[in-house]
Amino acid sequence: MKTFGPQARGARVRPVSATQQETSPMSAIQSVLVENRVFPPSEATVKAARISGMEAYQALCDEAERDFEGFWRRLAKENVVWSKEPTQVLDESNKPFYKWFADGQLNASANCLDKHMGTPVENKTAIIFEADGGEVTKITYKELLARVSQFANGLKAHGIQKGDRVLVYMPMTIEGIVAMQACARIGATHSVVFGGFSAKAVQERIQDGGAVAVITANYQMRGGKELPLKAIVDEALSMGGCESIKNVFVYERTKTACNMVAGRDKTFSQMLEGQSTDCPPEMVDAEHPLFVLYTSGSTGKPKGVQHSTGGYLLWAKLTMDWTFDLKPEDVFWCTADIGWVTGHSYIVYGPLAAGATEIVFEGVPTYPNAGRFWQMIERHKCSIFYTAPTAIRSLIKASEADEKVHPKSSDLSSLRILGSVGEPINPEAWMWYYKNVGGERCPIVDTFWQTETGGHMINPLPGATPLVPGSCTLPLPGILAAIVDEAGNEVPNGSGGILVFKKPWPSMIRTIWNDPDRFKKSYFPEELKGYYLAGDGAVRDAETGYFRITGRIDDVLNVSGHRMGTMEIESALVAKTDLVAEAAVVGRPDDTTGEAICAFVVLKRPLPQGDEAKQIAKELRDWVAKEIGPIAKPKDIRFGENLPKTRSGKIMRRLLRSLAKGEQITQDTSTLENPAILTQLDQTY
Ligand code: 6R9
Repeated sequence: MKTFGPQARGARVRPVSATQQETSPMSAIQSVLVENRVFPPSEATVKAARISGMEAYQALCDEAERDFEGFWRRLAKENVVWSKEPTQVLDESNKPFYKWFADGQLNASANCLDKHMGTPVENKTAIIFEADGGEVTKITYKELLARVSQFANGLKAHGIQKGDRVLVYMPMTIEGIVAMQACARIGATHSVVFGGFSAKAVQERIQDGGAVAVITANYQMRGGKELPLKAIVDEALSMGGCESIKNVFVYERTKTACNMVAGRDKTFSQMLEGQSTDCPPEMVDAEHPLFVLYTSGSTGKPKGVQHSTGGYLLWAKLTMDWTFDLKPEDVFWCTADIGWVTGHSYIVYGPLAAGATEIVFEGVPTYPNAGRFWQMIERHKCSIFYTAPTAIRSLIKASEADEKVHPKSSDLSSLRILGSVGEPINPEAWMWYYKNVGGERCPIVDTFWQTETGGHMINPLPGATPLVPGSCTLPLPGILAAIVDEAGNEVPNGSGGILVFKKPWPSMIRTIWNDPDRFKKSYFPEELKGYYLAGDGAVRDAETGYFRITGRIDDVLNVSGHRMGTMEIESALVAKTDLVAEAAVVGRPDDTTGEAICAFVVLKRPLPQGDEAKQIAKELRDWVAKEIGPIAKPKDIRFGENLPKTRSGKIMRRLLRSLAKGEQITQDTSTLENPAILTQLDQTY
């Protein structure tokens, strides 16, 4: 019998080799629930690992259980450089507005850069940047510090100071990282908006955050195409409500000119002219907001998730060491965008705080061909590769269609550890990743976490945890995950329920910017005994106690690992007031993107058919792309003269979900006013 840590006492696994897989006759969903292939780490991996074997994992869990504050105090001391070391650890006096290390002071940028000066890391490559077109630029830690410092001086020279908010709308470039680090250096709070979001989304985030400046680029390069960024910022600023913006700084990513507003806009070179490359970091309190990052919730507008400096940085650094077992010689690559939390924690802060060499990629996985990831792993000798299931699934398809882009066409022997993030990874994709990319040699760390958690929460440790495809396994030491029912009572292993975290952790969300009430209601609902509500459903394996995430339990969709609220998309659709009377949005399973957006729309005009319906569907998709961003475009659009509603007028969303999936309708439809609409809503455009 093998013990798997405090959350899994009495756990037992049945190791089998990759070749002994069972083919389950059951459906894919059921196969996730009965998955029983187990892949323990090799002896050599265990031996070389920082957290070596389950006993070492267990020892850390025990330490946290025995002395929760002492555990975090020790880690904060060992992993963060403080200008003033904290004497306090966790302050619970104003629950759920927890504070961590509150009397400590530090600077996040100094923890990523200055800390390494005078050590062997100083002249180590910090970033290997590969542009969309393939050009490679490398920059050392020392050079990066000079760039960040100069940029920080440029910001200060424009009156930007500690406590200000700065909106960053940048492509994946070294400059994007420099901009974020420079904000951190002067104590300004950055708010990064993903480059795929629309002008309206930019405007809303400027207004909500009260940003004083925007850092952007003239264009971004993606898949060989030059896409505007500055023009979108101009449009956002012209919408009103953005009077707080005094400066717009523009990185000239390409040679194509863009509109520049005199007195407001400056290119990077104008802004940096004459600025020194030396800028002492501004020390801030541990609780000082390092950043605000907007994410979708189940209702209303996106929420500005506010993170701290001290606790956040501790966890970003520590999880690099724990989850990825980072070694000095590693070449780390996280394929996320800096516009998402994964890019914040595992591109901009974690790897630099841990002194890693990291790859930063501007482009897309399919350009110039779908072998780009594998070719880049070979080219840069990547040893830790961290990507999303949706990318894996689309690359599986591509490599089945074309041998030349199959991972076996590249030398992937440099790889040591693989990671997955953003959505549940189905066992089929897991096995393909394990065999074809990892050569049955590299552990896969399936990391469950959220924008709100700041860093990893539930995932295997590569040199300890036996892996089970499709399971994120066990919580990290110090993280108290549990599955409860609607009254907050823990359910037995084997039964599904609501995923919660019973105790606070250092990198947790501090509040929702401008909306503390929403913070309380969204994450600490009264019925859940003060536990943090993740918003996901989960089930623990009856034998091992391993966690499997079963998906969101609220109205949040996960499309290609991007979080979107169904309400957000509905609001965007009904904002097209000349055309749309009513809209309901649901998700349906999709082989590649995980979930797909399906919109049911009632028009202010007779029911369209054929080409006309196609034309209107296109118009609506373009509209949503403008309102939110192209990632929110509904894949399916269906028209009806009405939506199915209960007698009390509530939209029957369960019925819509069945329709979207193409399932036979088993629900009671006798209350439907007009059953003919079910036939109308069957047609997808
Ligand atoms: C980091 C990130 C968070 C939501 C989360 C859950 C889903 C993320 C997952 C996963 C299963 C994993 N999710 N990682 N589900 N297994 N390994 O993705 O943050 O964009 O805020 O999304 O993504 O549903 O609640 P974010």
